[in-house]
Amino acid sequence: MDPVLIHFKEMSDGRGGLVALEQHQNIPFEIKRVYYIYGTPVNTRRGFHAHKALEQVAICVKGACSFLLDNGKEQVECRLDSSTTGLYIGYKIWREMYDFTEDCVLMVLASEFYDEADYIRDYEKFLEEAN
Ligand code: T46
Repeated sequence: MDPVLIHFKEMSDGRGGLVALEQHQNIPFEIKRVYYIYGTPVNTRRGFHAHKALEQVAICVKGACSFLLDNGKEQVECRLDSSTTGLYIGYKIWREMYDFTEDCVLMVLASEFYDEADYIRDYEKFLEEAN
């Protein structure tokens, strides 16, 4: 399994950089929610779940962090360290995030509103659903 990376067009000039994110353009779904994760202690791991239907694009707008993605058959690791690259995470993909830099701000665009019922937090249950 390869990570699905989206490389955003960067508009930069002497005043700095700008990246535009647009649903159904460079983001492959309707954007219903945006959240961001910051101040994560360096040795912390987050995630440990999959989603039943949610699709997301994760972008490290500052600093860096790593993702482990697991489709039930294969795992892949991916380092996010650029504000111009997004990681697409489809549904039924187990994810863990780790190796956060102190300054990391991880922004996530999501295809649905927050719904705890969409989470699969038990790894054995995830394997049953994924396979
Ligand atoms: C994911 C990874 C990349 C809300 O109330 N609304 C929200 O939109 C979100 C995302 C979370 N929450 C609450 C639920 C928990 O009480 O915020 C708390 C922390 O969420 P969670 O433990 O799920 O955070 P992570 O970092 O483990 O996972 C998050 C997303 O939840 C998840 O969808 O794919 O980031």
